[in-house]
Amino acid sequence: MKFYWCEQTRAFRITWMLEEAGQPYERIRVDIRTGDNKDDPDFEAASPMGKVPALTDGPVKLWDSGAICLYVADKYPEAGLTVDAADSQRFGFIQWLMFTNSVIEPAMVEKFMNVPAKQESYGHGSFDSMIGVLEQGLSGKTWIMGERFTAADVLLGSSVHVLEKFGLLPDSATLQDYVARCRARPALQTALSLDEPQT
Ligand SMILES: N[C@@H](CCC(=O)N[C@@H](CS)C(=O)NCC(=O)O)C(=O)O
Repeated sequence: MKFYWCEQTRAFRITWMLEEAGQPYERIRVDIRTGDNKDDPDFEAASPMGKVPALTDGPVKLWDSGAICLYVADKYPEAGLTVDAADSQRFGFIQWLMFTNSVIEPAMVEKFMNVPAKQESYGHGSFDSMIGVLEQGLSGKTWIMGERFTAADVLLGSSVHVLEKFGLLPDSATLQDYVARCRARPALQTALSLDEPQT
């Protein structure tokens, strides 16, 4: 697997995911701030929007962090990060896995840009409803799928990690404990150390 990344970006999620999977991968840095390596033809083919993260694996070319996490989880079922097709919880797992990019991300933009909420018009509802649904989803659980840590927690956990860093995570024991559990994972700690600003 070739992983196109840049420090201090959403590519961080994939570093975490790959470290959880514990499989070899090649990291190729694309500097989205200076444009260095953005014109690498392999990167252009892998990421039509010119964004990181992107991942290639033979003929597979992926450029969305949700899709990449699902791909890695399904490719290495022995890592225990997926919910397999025969399991009745498979689609609940996929729904949560998509929640970061479909709901949390646009809700964060609403918050950062101070856009007035329009619950019924915006696909993400509102920042406050997103927080409420996430809190309810995690309530009484260790991880979003219960006792098992899955790729959906990499997506949700990375979002909650960022929300906390920017002071946007409410004072909720459910969410604060969840982010602490995520940060205690060795794979997340490795990902953080690999995400340091480059000199
Ligand atoms: N939906 C994408 C978003 C990726 C994204 O927005 N990446 C930003 C960095 S955080 C980027 O590469 N920006 C550079 C650019 O658009 O030129 C995902 O989650 O993978």
